[in-house]
Amino acid sequence: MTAHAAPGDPVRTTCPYCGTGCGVLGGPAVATPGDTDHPTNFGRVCAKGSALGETLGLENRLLHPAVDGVRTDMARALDRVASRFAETIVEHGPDSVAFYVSGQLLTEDYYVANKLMKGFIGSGNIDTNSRLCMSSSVAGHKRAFGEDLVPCCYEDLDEADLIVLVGSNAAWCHPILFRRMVDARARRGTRIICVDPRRTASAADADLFLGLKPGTDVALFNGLLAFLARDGKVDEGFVAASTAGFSEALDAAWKDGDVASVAAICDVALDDIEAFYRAFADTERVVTVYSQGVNQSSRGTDKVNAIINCHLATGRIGRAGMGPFSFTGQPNAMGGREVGGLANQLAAHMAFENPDDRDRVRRFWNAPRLATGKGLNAVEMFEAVGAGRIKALWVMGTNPAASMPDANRVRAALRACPFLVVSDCVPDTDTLRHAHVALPAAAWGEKDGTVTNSERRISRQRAFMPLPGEAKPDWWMISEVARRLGHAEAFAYRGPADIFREHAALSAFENTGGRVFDIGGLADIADAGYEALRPVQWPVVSGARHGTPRLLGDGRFPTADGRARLVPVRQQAPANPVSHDQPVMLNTGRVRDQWHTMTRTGEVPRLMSATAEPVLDVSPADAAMFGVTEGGLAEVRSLWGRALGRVRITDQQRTGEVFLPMHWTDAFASRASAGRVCNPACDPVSGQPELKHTPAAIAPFPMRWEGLFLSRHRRRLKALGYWARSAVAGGYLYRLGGTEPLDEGRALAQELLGGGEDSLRLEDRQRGVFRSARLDSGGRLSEVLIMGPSGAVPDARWLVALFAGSEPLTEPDRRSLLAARPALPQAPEGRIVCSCFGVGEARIARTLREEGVTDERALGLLLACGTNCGSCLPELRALVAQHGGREPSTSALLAEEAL
Ligand SMILES: Nc1nc2c(c(=O)[nH]1)N[C@H]1C(S)=C(S)[C@@H](COP(=O)(O)OP(=O)(O)OC[C@H]3O[C@@H](n4cnc5c(=O)[nH]c(N)nc54)[C@H](O)[C@@H]3O)O[C@H]1N2
Ligand SMILES: Nc1nc2c(c(=O)[nH]1)N[C@H]1C(S)=C(S)[C@@H](COP(=O)(O)OP(=O)(O)OC[C@H]3O[C@@H](n4cnc5c(=O)[nH]c(N)nc54)[C@H](O)[C@@H]3O)O[C@H]1N2
Ligand code: SF4
Ligand SMILES: [Mo]
Repeated sequence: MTAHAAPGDPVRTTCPYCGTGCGVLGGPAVATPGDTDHPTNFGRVCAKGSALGETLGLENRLLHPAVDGVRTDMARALDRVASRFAETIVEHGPDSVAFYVSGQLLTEDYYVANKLMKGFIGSGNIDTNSRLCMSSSVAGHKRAFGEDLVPCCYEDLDEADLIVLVGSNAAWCHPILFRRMVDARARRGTRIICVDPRRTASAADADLFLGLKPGTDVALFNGLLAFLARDGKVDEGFVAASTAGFSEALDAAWKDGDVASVAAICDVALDDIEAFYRAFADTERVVTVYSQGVNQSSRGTDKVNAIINCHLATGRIGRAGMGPFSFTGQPNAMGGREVGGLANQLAAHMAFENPDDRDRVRRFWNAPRLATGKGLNAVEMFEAVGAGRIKALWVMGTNPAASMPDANRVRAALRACPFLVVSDCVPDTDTLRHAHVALPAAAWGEKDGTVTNSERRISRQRAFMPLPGEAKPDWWMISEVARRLGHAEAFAYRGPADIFREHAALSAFENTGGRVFDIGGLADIADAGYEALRPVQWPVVSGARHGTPRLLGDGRFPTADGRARLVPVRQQAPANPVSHDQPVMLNTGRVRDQWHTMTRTGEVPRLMSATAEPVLDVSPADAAMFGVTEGGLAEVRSLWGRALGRVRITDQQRTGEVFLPMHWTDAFASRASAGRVCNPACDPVSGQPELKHTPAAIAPFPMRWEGLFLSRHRRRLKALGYWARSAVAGGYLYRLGGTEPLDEGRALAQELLGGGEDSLRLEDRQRGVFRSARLDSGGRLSEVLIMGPSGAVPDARWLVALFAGSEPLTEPDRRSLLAARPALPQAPEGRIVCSCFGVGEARIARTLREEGVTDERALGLLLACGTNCGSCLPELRALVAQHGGREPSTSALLAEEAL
């Protein structure tokens, strides 16, 4: 294990969030943790990365194992896991057990989990949350290239003249890569085109935005292929020498019609489609970036191939500044793909379908009963759990009760599962609530190993803190269970370096060039070399120490005949269409400052400031049609389930479509989990669920009262119609609401406050507003509750500021609390845009109007917004475009001068 660094002595490691894979400096004392030496980010980090130091506390950690809800020690917990798995396998066979793992795991954890299930238990039943994330890209790559290969590297973003973002909100989800694109625009005039049904922050900053109808990307790219052919842009030499299937793909593309019919199918102005096609046709250096708007679809694999077809037809692949570029989501989705974390892959890019591969892996592992075929994918796996076919399940590093589609059924399956093991870092997740055995996993900063980012770059995550409580790395817990199952020899790892060497050796084992994934050059790396490993892009073939930035530039592909495949694809609608009863299409995805189920980012006040509640985005026309109002609550209902969201009316949303973030779980709000509403339709090739398109209905949620509750401690609130928790300075803010009359709500409130004396209490009978506050012995606020009819409860911001103060409450503060409004009138801040400095939209708009600022840099000098992590720069640019442009004031001129 790594020697722990002395305080103040930062350790080079990798950010645990997105697949950008930024290098960061680890250590609680580090304020700006970007690693200037890391070739991905050169010292930059986004809002989430820059708040990493605020997520290292132990208050919200699972520190000890528990069996049936009772704390026990690690040895006993692992004994229980091993004995129940062994009994189940003996009684019902190896396919009656399963692992559901995660792209949050390190490659070493992942490798060991895969080896145990496929090699030693002898079942293919290990799948990963990357099924929900990258599997359509994997399947599309395999169909086109013969192997799951990402040809591009990040320099291609620096060197492109055109970047097309398809179903990618990179400004929020891969912020550091988006900044590289914007920098390229400043440097070389790169144009950015954004294809997304929503006018996202990425769209606002793009040169052209195609706000297409969801699910019509195949038609759009088929139209492009036909246009390229008509326009004489096909690279005939490349197509003849290096590809197959061109004419079939083009025939299929023609069938989706000419540009006019594509415009009609996609519901985009003809001029805009033509402008996009023209730009693509006339630009040699074009990178097409795609992400979940492509993958999370019942036609995800076809969408991927429709995009790749255009790059193959023009020969724009594997050369500087061009290629199809799948942005991976999770920190280690790519590492998982290398080791075989998906149920249909074997290991090291070897395939179940190939008997030679099976034989090779069996011999390499000396595996007694290698699985003979693929196992169940995520959706099938939870169906099998629900149907009782899988009787023992181990979930590691993921929260399927929240993140799977049709999550109500997944929850029912978890409840019914005879034996559920969950390894996690935090004590309360929607999945953990059902676990028979809870295992405390080492978290970021404590674990040690490698991750691979979107450009195939392997970077080290290094430990810089000791393991807390009884927490252990995942690889260790899996190996201990393997030992107890009788496989001590095959799992006798001393540390992650041992595992990494074995993984590297397997990638090179009898690999005579058939598998591009080959890191044989790292197979003999010494412990010290592993410790010091610099970020490197695979392949790293035997004998080499350097990596490979770009792939597939030589016109040869790892298929049997060495040619890439253009795949004929046709436009088809999403699996479940809207209908009379389900008239809107529910789209789900991410917000800028939250990470997935919020287990880390939800605990950081400034990351909770921009979006403090599950916000449901609705177009103005839909709001009018369905009677929902700005700031009110609405319920989204589908055939699969329901959820609540706080309505935001926005013209970023097309009419007939609403958007709900994926992040909120039962741990953060009463009923806001998007997964419960999403349909379980999957792509037929990849098995990836269609998380972006679920037909649904929306209706106002009739709240009779609202409330704000501030507490120093996290509280479990169940009985309320609505609650949502956000971390604030010094504690937690709960926004409350109920459908019962206020009087009944008040009884609930008493429950919340418990017995004891209130320090301040007032009931305003006329307005019906009730407030109560408690002070601690030092005269500081310890709890506050304000309740009243909808609309009568004050803005939370003022209350949160009162609560944050470490001073005893002053007399004016007391009076303002009793009056339920700030002592002095405050200029509105508006929705927070810059979370680093807490700068809101209203203040920015005011400054733009009054100071006549003309660009985001001057704005930054006046208000500091955008000057730390820069994640909000796209939104600042959009606000400048919207409100700015008047004669600059003196202060703005001085600010400009200072630049
Ligand atoms: N802030 C933040 N960043 C993250 C994450 C996070 O949780 N928070 N998670 C990481 C992970 S694991 C992932 S997978 C990535 C995801 O990164 P992205 O894929 O960029 O993010 P999403 O918000 O899921 O979806 C992207 C866009 O797809 C659009 N879309 C929906 N349907 C369609 C369609 O039919 N066609 C097209 N063209 N677009 C469509 C949506 O409107 C949405 O704006 O983000 C990573 N980065
Ligand atoms: N509706 C909807 N649903 C979606 C999506 C969507 O766009 N819309 N996107 C999908 C996508 S792309 C993804 S990637 C998934 C993500 O969904 P999940 O994987 O369910 O979300 P996370 O919050 O990343 O869950 C990680 C869990 O692992 C724990 N953890 C973190 N590190 C470790 C570790 O090292 N070891 C262990 N044992 N535990 C650890 C965390 O505390 C957390 O509880 O959601 C999918 N679900
Ligand atoms: S872009 Fe942000 S979240 Fe993604 S790896 Fe970099 S710092 Fe982390
Ligand atoms: Mo993802």
